[in-house]
Amino acid sequence: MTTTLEQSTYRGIPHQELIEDFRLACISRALDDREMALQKQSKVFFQISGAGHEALLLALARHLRPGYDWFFPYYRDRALMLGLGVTPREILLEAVGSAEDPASGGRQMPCHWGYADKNVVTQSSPTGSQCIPAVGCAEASRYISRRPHLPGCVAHGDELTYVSLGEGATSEGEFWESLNTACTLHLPVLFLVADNGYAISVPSSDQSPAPISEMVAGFRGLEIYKFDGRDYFTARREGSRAIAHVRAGVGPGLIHATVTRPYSHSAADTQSKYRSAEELADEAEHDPILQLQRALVHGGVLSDDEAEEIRAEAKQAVAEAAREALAAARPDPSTITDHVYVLPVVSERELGPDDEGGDVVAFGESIKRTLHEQMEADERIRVFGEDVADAREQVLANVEGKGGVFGTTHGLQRRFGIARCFNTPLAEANIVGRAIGQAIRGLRPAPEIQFFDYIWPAMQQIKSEAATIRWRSNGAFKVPMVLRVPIGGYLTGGSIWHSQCGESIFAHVPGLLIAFPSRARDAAGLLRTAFQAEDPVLFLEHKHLLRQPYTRDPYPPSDYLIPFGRGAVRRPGDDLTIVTYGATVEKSLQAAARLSSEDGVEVEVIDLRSLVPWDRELVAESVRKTGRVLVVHEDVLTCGFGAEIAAWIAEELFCDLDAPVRRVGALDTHVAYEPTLEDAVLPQVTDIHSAAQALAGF
Ligand SMILES: Cc1ncc(C[n+]2csc(CCOP(=O)(O)OP(=O)(O)O)c2C)c(N)n1
Ligand SMILES: [Mg+2]
Repeated sequence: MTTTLEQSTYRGIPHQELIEDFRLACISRALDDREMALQKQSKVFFQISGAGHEALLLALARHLRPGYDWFFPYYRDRALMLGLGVTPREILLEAVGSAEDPASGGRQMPCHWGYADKNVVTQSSPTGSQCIPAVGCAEASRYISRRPHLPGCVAHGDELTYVSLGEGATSEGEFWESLNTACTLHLPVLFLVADNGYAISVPSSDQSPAPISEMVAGFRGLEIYKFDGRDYFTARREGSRAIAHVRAGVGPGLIHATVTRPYSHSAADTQSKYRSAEELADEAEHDPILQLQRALVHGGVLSDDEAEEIRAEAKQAVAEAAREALAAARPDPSTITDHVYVLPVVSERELGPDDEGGDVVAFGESIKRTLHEQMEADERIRVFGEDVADAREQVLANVEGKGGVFGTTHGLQRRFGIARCFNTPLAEANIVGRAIGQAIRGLRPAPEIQFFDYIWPAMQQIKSEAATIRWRSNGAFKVPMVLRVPIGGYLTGGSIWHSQCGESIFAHVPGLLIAFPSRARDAAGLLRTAFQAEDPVLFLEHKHLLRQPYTRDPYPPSDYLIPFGRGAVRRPGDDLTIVTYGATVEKSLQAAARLSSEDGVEVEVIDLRSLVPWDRELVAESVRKTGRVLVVHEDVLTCGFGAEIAAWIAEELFCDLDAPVRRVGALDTHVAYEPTLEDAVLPQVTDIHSAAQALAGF
C-alpha cells in the first residue's frame, strides 16, 4: 500500500502541515530579507524582523482560528500573520506604505498588524499597551455570547483572545494590570511571551529578577506553559495544550517560550555592538527554521534538496509580492485627516414650553437620569470604574448602595445588574483599556475615572490607543466609548489632588471628542449625543456643579440631543463677549450682571458646552457684533484651552476686534487646600469683572 502525502505523518503531524509551515517560515524570513534590501534602496522606510520567532508562531497558528478568535499581536508576529492567512503581498503593502495596505493604508510602520476580517486588531507601538484592551475584548466575548441579539456584536462563546509581547514588555505595568483582571474574571485570554533574551540591547537579566514564567506564578488561575519555542514540535504540542485550556473557558493561560533574535532589534539597531560573536553563532546554530529543516529531513518528510527548493521558492514568491506591492497605489495626502473621528449626526431641536414638564433637576441628577435612560435603551452600554457599583449582590437588598463617590451611578447596578454596572480594580489604565477592548467588539462602554486628577495612569490608553485606533487602522476599527470624568475645583478644601482641570491636554490629542457641560439640560443633551458617537468621548462633569441650584433645569425629553460643537448664548449683550465653559459660566454670568448694573456694559456670555469641536461660528458671530472678547476658564492660563480660542480669534477675526483678546484663567500654580489660597488660585467673579471692565474701556 502506498502512503500519500495527505496520510503520512511525522511525530503525529501530517507531512502536508509540516511542509506548509516550513514554507511559511521561509517566506517570513524572506520577507525580512527583502524588506531590508528594499530599505537600502529607500523603497521601504523601516524594518523590524520576525526572525527567530517563526516556528513558535506557526505552530500556535495551527490551533488558532482567524476571524473567530481575537488577536492583539506584537510586531514580531510576522509568521503568525502568515499562519492566519495574511499574504506576503499584504504584509509588503504596509512596508512600502501603499494606500492598499489593509492594516493602515500607509499610516503605520511595517509589522503594525491589523486585519479586521481576521479579527487581528490594529496594533500600536507602545510596548505592553495591547494587553489591557485584549482583556476587555475577552470580557466582551463573554458579555456578547450571553446576549446574541446585540446589534453589531458577534461572539461564539469559545473564542479566545490572543495577546503577545516580548519578555522586555512584561516590565510594563499594564501587562500586570491585564493579568490581574484576566485572572480575577477567569477570562479566555492567551498571553504569549516570546522571550528572545533582549529588549533592543537590554538583556532580560536587566529587566526582572526571574524569568517571566516564575514571576507570574502567584497569579491564581493562570495556567503557565514554559517551553522551547525554537522547536516547532514542542510548540505544537504545548501550544495545543495551552490553547485548549483557554478555549475551554476556565481561565487564562500564559506561554513563556524561548526564541532567538538572529537579526538586530530593528533597522535602527546593530546588535554586534552589544552581543558577542560567540553568542550570535550559538544562536544561529539553534535557528528555528534550521532546526525544523533538520527535523524534516531527519524524519524523511523532505530531502535536503527539497528543503532548499522550498527556501528558493519562498524567496521567489516574496520577490514577486514585493514587485506587486511597489506597483500598488500610493496614498493620497489629501486623505490624511480622514478617520480622525466622525462627528455623531443628531437631529437638533429647540426646547419649547411643552418640554418644560420634566422634573426640575440639578446637573448631577441629570447625568444620573441620563445614564439610567441610556442603559435602558441600549444593552451594549456598560458602566464601570472605581466605586461605581452599588454594593455586593449578597447585601444589596439591605443597603442603600454606593453608586460612585458622587452618587452619579447610584442605582445602575440594582436596576441593570452587575454585568452592566460593576467595580474595577483601582487602576485607571485597566478601566480605560478594558473599555477599548469592549468598544472594538461593538459594545458601548461608559467607563468612569473617579477624579480627573487621577486620569494620568490611563493616559497611554486614552492617547496612544483610544484616540488613534480609527486613524491608524484607516477606519477599519473604532472605539465608541463615553469616558466620564468628574473634573475641577471650587470645592473648598479640594486641594491639589481633587481640583484639577487640564482639558486642554486632551483637546491637544487628535481623535478625542470633548464635552464640558455646565447645566442640567446640556448635560442630558450632550450625554445622549455622546452615546451616539462612534469615537471616544471625554465627558467632563464639573464636581462643583453637581448640586448647584443654578444648574437646575426641567429634565429634557429623551429626544432632546445637543450636537457637539454647538455652544449656547447664556446672556445676550452688545458690548463685549465672554467665551467660557464649565464652572466659570456661572461666574461669568455674575460678572456680566455686575458689569450691566454697575458699569453699563452689556456682556454676551457664550457657554461652549463642548471643546472638541468648539463652536467657532457662534464665537465669530458674537465677536463681530461686540468687537471685544474675553476668554475665561478655570484651568491654568498657560497653554489652557483659552490660548487656542484666543489664537483662532486673532487669526480669523482680527479686523472685527476693537481691543486685544484677553484671557482669565487660574494662576500658573496648583490649587491649594486652605480656602483663601484656593480662591487666590482659581478665577473669581471679581477677576472676570475687572478684566472685562478693562477690556470694555480699552
Ligand atoms: C512604551 C514603549 N517604550 C519603549 C519603546 C521602544 N521599544 C520598542 S521595542 C522595545 C523592546 C521590546 O523588547 P521585547 O518586549 O523583549 O520584544 P522584542 O523586540 O525582543 O521582541 C523598545 C524598548 C516602545 N515601543 N514603547
Ligand atoms: Mg525580547
